Amino acid sequence: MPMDCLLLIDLQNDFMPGGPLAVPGGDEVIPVANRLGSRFLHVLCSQDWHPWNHGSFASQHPGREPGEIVDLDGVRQILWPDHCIQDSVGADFHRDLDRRLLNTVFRKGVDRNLDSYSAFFDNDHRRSTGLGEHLRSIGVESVWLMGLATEYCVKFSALDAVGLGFHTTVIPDGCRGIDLNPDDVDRAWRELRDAGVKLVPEEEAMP
Ligand code: VGL
Ligand code: ZN
Repeated sequence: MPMDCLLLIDLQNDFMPGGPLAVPGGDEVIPVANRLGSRFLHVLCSQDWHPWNHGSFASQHPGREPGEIVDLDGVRQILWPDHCIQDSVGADFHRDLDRRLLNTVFRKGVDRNLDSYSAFFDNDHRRSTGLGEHLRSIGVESVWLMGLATEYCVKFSALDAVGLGFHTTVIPDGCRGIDLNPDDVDRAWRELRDAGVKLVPEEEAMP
């Protein structure tokens, strides 16, 4: 039997309205995650998990502001406000997310000098998080994704999933984006479609 898994991307406090890296409407996807989670036997979560002095933080680059772009160890890096610091409340999952969905968590963005938007690999594909290997080892063939933020962690996770050969579906009803530049989110949806990712509404998201 082909196996499916649901991958919940970065449903953490710092990405919620009021947080330092707020994604507009980010909290609206929590009920979607809870509903979808009950339909899948395998649910995994990614967790952005940075050291306090992570190189993606504008605070680590004197004179720089969030939104500016720097070179971080040879990789183009957008600077962000401090967020999802290891063991902080901000890095924790939203309080209304069903705790039963948190059995398997993959942490990313742990290396100070390398950011990781994708739940599968760091931004330079230098290091795997182990997620792809784990999914293969339990026989998963289809990966369904939702979460935050559409044009960063959701997009890069879905593109890596396709690249690893998984049937990949994103549920836009369960995603919200930042739109740092206008149209970033629309462009992300186009990129995903072009890469062969299926986009389906929540009602049709059935393993
Ligand atoms: C994310 C920016 C920085 C995300 C994580 O989860 O989309 N975005 N770190
Ligand atoms: Zn981050």
